[in-house]
Amino acid sequence: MGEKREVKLFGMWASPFSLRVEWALKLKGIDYEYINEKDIPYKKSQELLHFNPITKKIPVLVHHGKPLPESTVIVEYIDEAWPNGFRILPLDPFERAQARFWARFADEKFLPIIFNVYTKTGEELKKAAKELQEALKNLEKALDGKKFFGGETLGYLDIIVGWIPYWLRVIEELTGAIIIDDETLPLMNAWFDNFLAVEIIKNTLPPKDEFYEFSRGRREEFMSGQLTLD
Ligand SMILES: N[C@@H](CCC(=O)N[C@@H](CS)C(=O)NCC(=O)O)C(=O)O
Repeated sequence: MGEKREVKLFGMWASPFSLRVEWALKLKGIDYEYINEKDIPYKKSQELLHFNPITKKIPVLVHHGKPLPESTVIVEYIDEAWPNGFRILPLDPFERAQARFWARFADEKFLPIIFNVYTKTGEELKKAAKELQEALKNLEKALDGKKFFGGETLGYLDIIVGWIPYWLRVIEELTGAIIIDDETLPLMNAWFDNFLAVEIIKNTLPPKDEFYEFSRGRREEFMSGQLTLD
């Protein structure tokens, strides 16, 4: 679309939030410049602080010099600012509202529970794993027999919860907890596979070994209290 430099994304290679924005841009076919804030939260560029003085977090999308933070807001903006081609949100107002409901439910519910599974051990880990399975069973209802949450192709909710398959499988490896299998969550397990097989998704995910090592290191930092979730 020849808009390079008109669109900049401040992200971080291992951040699920910045991946949401990358997926949305790629699905729309929008060229963008990517600035990898790789040392976040320890170090942030002056440019990031200039563009996002409010939350000081990535991702930040800068379109024609105008900055926008917050991944869900950015994904919706991308869909509205580039209305042609791939549609992210459904056209039908009720379906749009439903997709937004599930996205909000997922952000409020999954982030804290998955963080618990990631950082707890023993009984606390078992409890968090059970709680996560229950929450995923609820989310399965939004699949409702479809290949993707969006239907035959990816949609808004797929983009918002799309970090879960890759992250959760690494977390299962790190902690030894088994959350997802065909017996307990068959539809969700099938969606994990379907989602991870989409070319644009697969090609944007962080390299496995590097990501595993990064997640292992961050887990130790969280467990020792060196890093906290705010
Ligand atoms: N709700 C935000 C969350 C963004 C977020 O937590 N970003 C993290 C990286 S994954 C960050 O920039 N942390 C820096 C900090 O907390 O100072 C979104 O969806 O964009």
